[in-house]
Amino acid sequence: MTQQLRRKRTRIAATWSVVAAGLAAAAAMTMVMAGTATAATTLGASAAQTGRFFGTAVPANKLSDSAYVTILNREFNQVTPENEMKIDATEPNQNQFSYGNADRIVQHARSQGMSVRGHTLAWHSQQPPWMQSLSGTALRNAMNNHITQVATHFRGQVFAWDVVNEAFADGGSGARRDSNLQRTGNDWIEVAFRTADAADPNALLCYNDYNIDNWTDAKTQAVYRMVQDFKQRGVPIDCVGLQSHFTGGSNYPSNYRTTLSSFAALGVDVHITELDIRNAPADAYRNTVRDCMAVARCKGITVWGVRDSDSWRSGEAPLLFNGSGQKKPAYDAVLAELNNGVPPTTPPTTAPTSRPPTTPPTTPPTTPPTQGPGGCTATVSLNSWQGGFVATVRVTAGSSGTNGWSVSMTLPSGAAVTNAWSANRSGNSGPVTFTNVSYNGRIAAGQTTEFGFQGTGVGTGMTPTCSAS
Ligand code: 9MR
Repeated sequence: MTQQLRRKRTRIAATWSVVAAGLAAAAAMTMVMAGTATAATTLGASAAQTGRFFGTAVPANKLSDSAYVTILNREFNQVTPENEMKIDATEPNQNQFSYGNADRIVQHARSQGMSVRGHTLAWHSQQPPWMQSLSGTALRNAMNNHITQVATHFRGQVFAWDVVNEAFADGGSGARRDSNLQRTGNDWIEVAFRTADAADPNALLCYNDYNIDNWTDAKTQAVYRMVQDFKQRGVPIDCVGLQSHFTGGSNYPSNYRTTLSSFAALGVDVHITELDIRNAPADAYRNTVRDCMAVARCKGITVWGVRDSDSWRSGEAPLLFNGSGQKKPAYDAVLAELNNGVPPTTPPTTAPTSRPPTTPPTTPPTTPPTQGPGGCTATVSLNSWQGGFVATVRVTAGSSGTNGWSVSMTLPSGAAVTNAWSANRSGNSGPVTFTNVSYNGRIAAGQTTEFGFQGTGVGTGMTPTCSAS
């Protein structure tokens, strides 16, 4: 596929998601004024203000539960069928397709202006018995036929597909997971993406996995390298889904934002696709949402169920609503954080192409700060791996705030910058200078903003200096 067509895909999908979000927001009629900022009172309407989606997994049988549907329609602007688009559901017998329950969910979503994520086309799990018993060329052909049929059926109704789900092994190996699909040949993942691309050129095509949240985990690094390789070789991939099940002993990692921004820096969108957190601590939910809001290409969040009683791990009470449908403290934290990402003026009518990874001040300044003696300071933190690194630079305004800033540092010998985000850059090795972009030059006194860059080689030992204007 040509670059031009790929850009078209991204535009169409983004437009649909914003239109859908806008419809849901309008339907919810929940806009209220809070101070100088416009704050929305539902998750979907709030996320829509920055062009994002906020969704949930939906099982078809809950659509007849009126208490459930009331919350679903009020709060969410995106849905993911929890099981109904999986291989066992859509192709129970080879070449006999069954779409009843999936279609019901899609119809409901569309009637409410919600966008739909397709989950999932190729997976080692939830295969029907006939597929489990296949191998080699027969399985490869069956996989391609399945992808072609299902993606064609839902063409135009699904804004993103989890094309391949959970293809990497847990633990420290960084290897592919063994499965019948993997044994058809290591190229099965890229073949799946190319097949999906041919069937639905306008859907965003995602790789989706769990335990790829902690940036230093071998599994995260392995998926990162695969996506990097796909982008370099032109395999049609548009997005990475981080399931982010912080349940069953897996916790929110403090370097989550680095993971999101590192994937995004490869030129893919990032979606948080199956979020749930054991016991739903408000802090962990807040941090997760804040990290997404700080990364321009983190386009939305899906929680894996509405009420605790709807969860696949109901015993951990990991969701935003309790079994009676009441909002939990985590809900309030999420909503506040989604609203924090909204500029203090009229919400944008079109999605911003990027937004600053700042921690917004609780009371936004009404007049721009002026230059004073306060200056600014910068610190750099590194996440390194064999042969490369991502540097996150935090700029802190001094006592007078900034109208603009410039951060300079010298890269160690052999290191080079490959790309940067949320800053303009001059130079790529030796001395390099980063200056603010339009949206993050003004920092109130004592507040911070962050930008980042990726490099090859070893990045340790950089000392940034900051000057303010
Ligand atoms: O929530 C889903 C549950 O109802 C199913 O029984 C289970 C079967 O595999 O799948 C659950 O959803 C999974 C998702 O499809 C992929 N990531 C992990 C999810 C939780 O297990």
